[in-house]
Amino acid sequence: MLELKNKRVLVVGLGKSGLAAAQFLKERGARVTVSDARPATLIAELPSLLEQGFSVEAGSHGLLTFRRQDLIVVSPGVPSSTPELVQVRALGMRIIGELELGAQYLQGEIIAITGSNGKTTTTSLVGEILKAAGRPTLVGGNIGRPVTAMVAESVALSNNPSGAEAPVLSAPQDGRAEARPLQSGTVWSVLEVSSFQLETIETFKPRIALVLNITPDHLDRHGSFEAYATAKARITENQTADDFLVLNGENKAAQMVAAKTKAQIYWFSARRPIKQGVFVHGESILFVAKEGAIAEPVMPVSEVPLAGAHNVENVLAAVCAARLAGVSSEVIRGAVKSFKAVEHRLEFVREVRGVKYYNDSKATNVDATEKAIAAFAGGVHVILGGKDKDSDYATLAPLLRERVKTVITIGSAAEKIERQLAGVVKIENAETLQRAVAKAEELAVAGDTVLLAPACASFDQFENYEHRGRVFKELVQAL
Ligand code: UMA
Repeated sequence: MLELKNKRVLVVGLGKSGLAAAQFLKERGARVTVSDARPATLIAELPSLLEQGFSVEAGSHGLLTFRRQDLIVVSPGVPSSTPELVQVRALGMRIIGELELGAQYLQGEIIAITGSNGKTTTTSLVGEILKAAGRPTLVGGNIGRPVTAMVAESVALSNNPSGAEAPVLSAPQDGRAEARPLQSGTVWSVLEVSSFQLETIETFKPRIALVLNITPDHLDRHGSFEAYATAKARITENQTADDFLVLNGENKAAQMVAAKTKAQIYWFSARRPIKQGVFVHGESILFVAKEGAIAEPVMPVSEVPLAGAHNVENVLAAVCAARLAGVSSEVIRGAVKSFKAVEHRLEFVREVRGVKYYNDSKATNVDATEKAIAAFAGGVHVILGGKDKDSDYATLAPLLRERVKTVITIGSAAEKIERQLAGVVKIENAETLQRAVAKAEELAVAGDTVLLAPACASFDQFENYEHRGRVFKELVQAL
């Protein structure tokens, strides 16, 4: 664990992660400076930060500020190529991410989940299964709760595993007022982790790591697919033979991760039998605990309550993690059956005059959009666009021809999308989401589907993908 008392620590970036890390460091006696490239006037928390005694640098990052520190903690959204970071790294200064900082203090065991797509659904599902099994469980990371903000609760839970006083867990699903009784035992932190976060780990060591899939995303930040995949593979870098690595048997890049690990590998596949791991056979999901062992039935595939083949894969991965954490198949089956789609992930919004509207604002890359479209048999009007991430939209062409009636573009990527998909399907440039929804309503006929699955980041027109999804839902509700 890092010694923080009286250390000079700089926190770079003042979003959710930076604000949580700054508080965390201060509580442990560090002398904290925070630096954010945004102008001071745009940082709402500024007065409160100054009042609490933080030194604040706003508007740009200053090399001198960076050089004066004992430790630098970066937010996930701050690229490691930031010039000030490059310079102090060359001087041998220690730079870690918020994930690394928080994880050093988490109690109990970590289940870490990465992948280009499906992270949030799988993370939520694993969390729900562990809670259903009565395990003291925390869910966080890239899903929206910084790891440093989880530490206090993880300590409280581990000091009081009976849960009597602990500020915990899932609300009872049947509407009863009292908390679900907890078994004593290990605290489990289920963490969604991104390539951005993994880029700045040192000792991060999950007991169970999951790589759901690696397909092109964030190429603008990582520079190449290889660099992106290498960052993701770091999830297993500190694992040992006592740990578990769960990998997608149908994803090429996952094989590269297998070659790098010391952990015990478990595969999952919806297409073929697996020697050790989870797979679909006929109508059943089966788990093989050890190569050579008899496959045990977990649940019928028909009970998976989420749309899309990709969600079956997410369930297989979650089942594997939960079995490795010692949860019985019976409990897993119950928790999966009652799981609800996470907001903004192929979320059904409403049917208007026979047209179904789906919000998949979380489809922020081409692969996710492909999976979203593939969940429907045809008659789709898909809204694409936003902030481009050096993506190749042409790969969507075969699926668009097969299932999509209209592509409606929005945002700054619209022109590139139109260029790459010219002649493939009808394309309408709506510029804004508001006009896109109006256009979709005008074009769609009963039986069609209108799908927001933009294949792009949201930051050109929205605060984040959640904001984009909420605006979409409001527009659809207003139709
Ligand atoms: N900033 C700088 N200098 C820079 C870049 C950014 O000062 O060079 C500042 C910005 O002005 C802003 C702050 O950094 O004030 C934003 O920091 P951030 O981008 O790290 O955002 P957070 O609010 O801390 O959110 C981060 C994750 N964001 C990113 O990875 C971009 C959130 O994931 C995560 O939920 C949160 O930490 C808690 O862990 C979001 C995301 O889009 C959902 N993730 C990507 C994805 O899922 O594809 C990886």
